[in-house]
Amino acid sequence: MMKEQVLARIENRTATVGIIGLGYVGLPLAVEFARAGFTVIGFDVSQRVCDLLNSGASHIQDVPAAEVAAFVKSGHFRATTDANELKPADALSIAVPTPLGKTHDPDMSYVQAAAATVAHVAHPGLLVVLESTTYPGTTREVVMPLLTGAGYTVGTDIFIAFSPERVDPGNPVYNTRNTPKVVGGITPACTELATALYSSCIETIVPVSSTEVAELVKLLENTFRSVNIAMANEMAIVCDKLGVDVWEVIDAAATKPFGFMKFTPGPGIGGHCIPLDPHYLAWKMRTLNYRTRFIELAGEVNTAMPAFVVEKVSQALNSVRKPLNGSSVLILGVAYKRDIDDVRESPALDVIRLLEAQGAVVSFHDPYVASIRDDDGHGGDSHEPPRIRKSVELSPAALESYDVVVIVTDHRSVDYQEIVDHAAVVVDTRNATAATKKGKATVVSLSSSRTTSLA
Ligand code: SAJ
Repeated sequence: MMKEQVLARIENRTATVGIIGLGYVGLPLAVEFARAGFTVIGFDVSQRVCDLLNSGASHIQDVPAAEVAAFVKSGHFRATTDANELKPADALSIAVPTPLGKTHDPDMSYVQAAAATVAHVAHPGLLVVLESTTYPGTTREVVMPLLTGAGYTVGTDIFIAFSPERVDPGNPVYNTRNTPKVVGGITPACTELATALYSSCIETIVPVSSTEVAELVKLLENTFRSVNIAMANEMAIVCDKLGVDVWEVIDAAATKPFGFMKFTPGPGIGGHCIPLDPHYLAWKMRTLNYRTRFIELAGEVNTAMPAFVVEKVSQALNSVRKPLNGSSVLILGVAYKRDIDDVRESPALDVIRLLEAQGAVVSFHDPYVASIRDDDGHGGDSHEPPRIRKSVELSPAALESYDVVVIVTDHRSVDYQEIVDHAAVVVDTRNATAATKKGKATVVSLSSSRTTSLA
């Protein structure tokens, strides 16, 4: 009976939807539910974020301020730091961070706090959906006990599901609405209600049989990427030892119309997904005395790439009789991937640290990143105030003043012809100079010990 009532309120849009966590996952979701006609209450612990949203502005690149303003004005959306305002919600989606500690142990404190908030505002008929990427079993072991402990029966008067977030910030094609959404409930009734809720604003829903299946889907997706990127990185090392251009090998392999998917090597992997997500699964399996060797090996290969890049820089300087120690190095691109401004877990930060540890004098230029702090992306543990570095201007004179330029992130907006025309030595970890004509620079690729000294 309770299920039917909730279903009806979802169908006729009289349901109130709460979103806990208004970041790059929660805010787009809140806007989609508001667009579907629901009254949406967004909860965040940041008063600054709530004030900003209620003023009709947006702190998330993919959510236009005009959309936030329209839904605030129409009364379909409001943000609050007061959890009590979530009490009228018929459905609550949790989209809070699940960071990893330094030893790759999941930090569940945000999920636990959110689940406690849900328990505080729970009422018969409430639907709760966890979206935060986490280890399999979290929904059942962390969220469910807090609610059933309060006397609710899952599938009868409380409904719980997991639905992985697939938000790719800055993706011009895929957004919250048109990316298929996997949904798995503790019981079939939970899956049914969560499917009805998300069907109101997302084009394709993929119901699965349990929360564990849904939790594992996300981890498989991102472990798949980490392992395949590591394979591409190992191929770069293989090609380097054989004096072969790895990019040529991969481009030719990618002509296979079936049974192959192109991944490219690079200076390592960054971002808040790929370097972290697979370790949730590795951690869970360690508690079951099983070593997920692909995850751990991929992690080792990927995290060794910054040191490999530094070795290539040292070789490149050596080829022009310069020691790394004391040489001036320009890092070109510090964001974790091209055409974005996010430096979280960026391998560029590791490359800079490793170069400076060998005495190099390092500057950076990134058209999307104005400055970086030494503890950026890693939550530095130094007790020194973190050093702030600003992006330097690019000019022919500036390029000529460095002993080596290292292309770490291949932003499309950079003129690589200018780089090879004016730099003395270039280490290209992304094949960004592939389309350039011969210039002054000695260009060293990530993967061939041959340097193309260009006449
Ligand atoms: N990278 C490589 N070689 C590759 C692909 C990526 O070195 O062939 C590096 C990137 O430079 C970056 C890191 O790996 O440093 C991660 O790159 P990514 O393309 O996986 O981008 P992310 O971290 O933004 O991943 C997100 C994920 N989205 C979600 O988790 C919802 C991922 O599942 C998406 O597949 C990815 O975006 C995407 O395709 O854009």
